[in-house]
Amino acid sequence: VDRADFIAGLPKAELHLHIEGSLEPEMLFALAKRNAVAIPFESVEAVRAAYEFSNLQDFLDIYYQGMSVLQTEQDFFDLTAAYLARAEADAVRHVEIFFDPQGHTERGVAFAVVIGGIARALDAARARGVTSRLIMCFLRHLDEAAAEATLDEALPYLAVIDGVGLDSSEVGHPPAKFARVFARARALGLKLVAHAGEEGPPAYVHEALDVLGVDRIDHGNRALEDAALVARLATGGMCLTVCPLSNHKLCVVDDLAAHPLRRMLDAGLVATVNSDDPAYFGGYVNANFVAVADALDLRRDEIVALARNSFAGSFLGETDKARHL
Ligand code: ES4
Ligand code: ZN
Repeated sequence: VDRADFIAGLPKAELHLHIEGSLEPEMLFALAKRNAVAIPFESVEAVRAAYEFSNLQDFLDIYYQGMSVLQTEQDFFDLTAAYLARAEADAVRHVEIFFDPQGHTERGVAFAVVIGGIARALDAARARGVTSRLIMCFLRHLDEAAAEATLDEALPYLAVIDGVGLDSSEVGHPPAKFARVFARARALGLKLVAHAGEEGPPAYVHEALDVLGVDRIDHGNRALEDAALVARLATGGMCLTVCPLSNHKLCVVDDLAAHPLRRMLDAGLVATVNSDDPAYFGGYVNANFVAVADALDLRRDEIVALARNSFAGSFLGETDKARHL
């Protein structure tokens, strides 16, 4: 079997997926129509053509604009159900999904609407054997008080929220800005993750570990610039949720052949492969595996290790992990 078929059949977990980033242009148009929301695009092709980014902020501007079509509980259900169907087609058996409540509450869409639709789709997938965790992200370009207010809003839903994360514009918004709200989330029993070292320096990765005490690092590419940090991540068995097509589309790497994933594996890091915002970056998880495996000429055993890492680094309990490992 060729490499793509091997990857396609390999059971895997996806640990870095922004549900709002799975909004395909077709659904963007359908929801714009259903909700009578104006969008500045003529056609699905025009939307796709607009997805050319020079950096993270270029992307985020379009990503927040795209969210405006998401209005009702059914919209969030449809969005999440479509992602889950697509993930299942990629042999994804477990998903850990990010959502950005502030991107919705800011526009007057209630927290209950957002979480209700997402959770209903996750429930339906569970009935088909796909397990999941839900991670609420704080937008780091906003202040910590806004994150605190978001955590307050989440309190009635902690039965369906497993963790908190930190996303959006990284540079200028170091992890320490959110020290208190992460400490409170920890005290509530939530798992902790943060985007770090995507565009930001290795110091932000150190800070996510030291100040926030995260359980996982999202991206972590720039950790490789700091040998002591690499040793620390390796010794601690810290999982990195790496997103190859995202990195390429956002010019975090110039060329997939120069992607740090090979160096991460060689350094003994628990790296995983994920799609981040698949509707914007040109591929779901298997496409990410194939692109990076082709570019780096990854061996079968390395591809298998990446899939195993995805379960090992997940927030599944030990019994569930053992079923997959
Ligand atoms: C994101 Cl790729 C990426 N980085 C930071 N924040 C994000 N939110 C959605 N996608
Ligand atoms: Zn991300």
